[in-house]
Amino acid sequence: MTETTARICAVHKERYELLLGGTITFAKLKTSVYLNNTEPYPTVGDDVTVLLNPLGDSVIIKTLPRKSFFARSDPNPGVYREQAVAANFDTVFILQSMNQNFNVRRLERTLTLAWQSGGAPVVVLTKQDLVPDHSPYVREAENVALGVDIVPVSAKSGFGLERLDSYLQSGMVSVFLGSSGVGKSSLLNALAGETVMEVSEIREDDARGRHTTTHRQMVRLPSGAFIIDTPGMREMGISQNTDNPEDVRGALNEVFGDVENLICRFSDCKHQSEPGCAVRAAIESGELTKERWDAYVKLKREARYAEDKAAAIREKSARNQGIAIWSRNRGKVVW
Ligand SMILES: Nc1nc2c(ncn2[C@@H]2O[C@H](COP(=O)(O)OP(=O)(O)OP(=O)(O)O)[C@@H](O)[C@H]2O)c(=O)[nH]1
Ligand SMILES: [Mg+2]
Repeated sequence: MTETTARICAVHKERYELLLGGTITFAKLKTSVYLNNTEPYPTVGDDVTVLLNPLGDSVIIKTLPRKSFFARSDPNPGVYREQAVAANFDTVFILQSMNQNFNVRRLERTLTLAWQSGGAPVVVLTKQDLVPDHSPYVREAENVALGVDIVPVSAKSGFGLERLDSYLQSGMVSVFLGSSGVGKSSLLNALAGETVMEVSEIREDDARGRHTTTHRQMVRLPSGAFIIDTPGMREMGISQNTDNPEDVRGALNEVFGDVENLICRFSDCKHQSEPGCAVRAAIESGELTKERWDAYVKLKREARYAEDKAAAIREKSARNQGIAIWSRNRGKVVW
């Protein structure tokens, strides 16, 4: 079988759809490589080494190094399951629609995850045609997304789409993140100029989506850019998938620089009744809202948990690798 490199453009349970020289090929993982934890499981956007099988499914034998990676963890307490979402993207489009879906706390959380992934975030405020004035939404988003481009758009009327062009140049890869029903697939269809993804109505009463997109799919636009559409996510927790704890610390610093720059008199200040507490002073003066502080504390706690968990997983994987090498060598006679 010939060995080559291909890019994963969709994942369907155990079968992978690969883009190879403009055509689609199907492949499965080589289980002996992937089951012993030596290779990261590939996801959409990953470049992989594949053994081509002209008669059936080809075989993925290696996941090539990633420049960015986004995983989500189940945020329920006690559950720690990682879900690989996308890899190798340049831009993370964070979509929120300008209705009941708009939520700055969720925006802070998704921004932190986006910075942690290695991609550059852009906030896209959708369904502009449904609001008389989008500027209050843009201002609220600006308060928590300092220095990040915030783009109001309408997939329906085409408003604002040209402001996304600079992120959608040939060869660039973007991923769409956002709750079900915000209009991810509709925006992708509008950018593609044809229906490439199915869309469906949101619920009338609470504007929630119906989880129409059920798998991740990478689509090539006429410009030659790639977009990864994802299923709407209910909750996003800080993932343990960080080889480098600096990633998550850096991400928190990007999103909460204003909070982290507050210096209390005591370095171990608990921000309760200590004199010279800069956090309490900022909340009292209105410079920092209590909600933003609480969101920061919550994410920081999750980040710490994620780091501990990541360290435990790395240790376990090193142990497993040691056992695998030991059992491989066991039968050999070493002189
Ligand atoms: N008025 C208006 N409706 C929109 C716009 N974009 C999307 N919608 C509607 O919002 C609903 C949900 O759109 P989808 O594109 O399926 O949303 P999604 O984010 O892909 O949802 P999931 O696949 O479930 O995650 C559909 O009824 C769309 O027609 C827009 O710009 N304006
Ligand atoms: Mg969709």
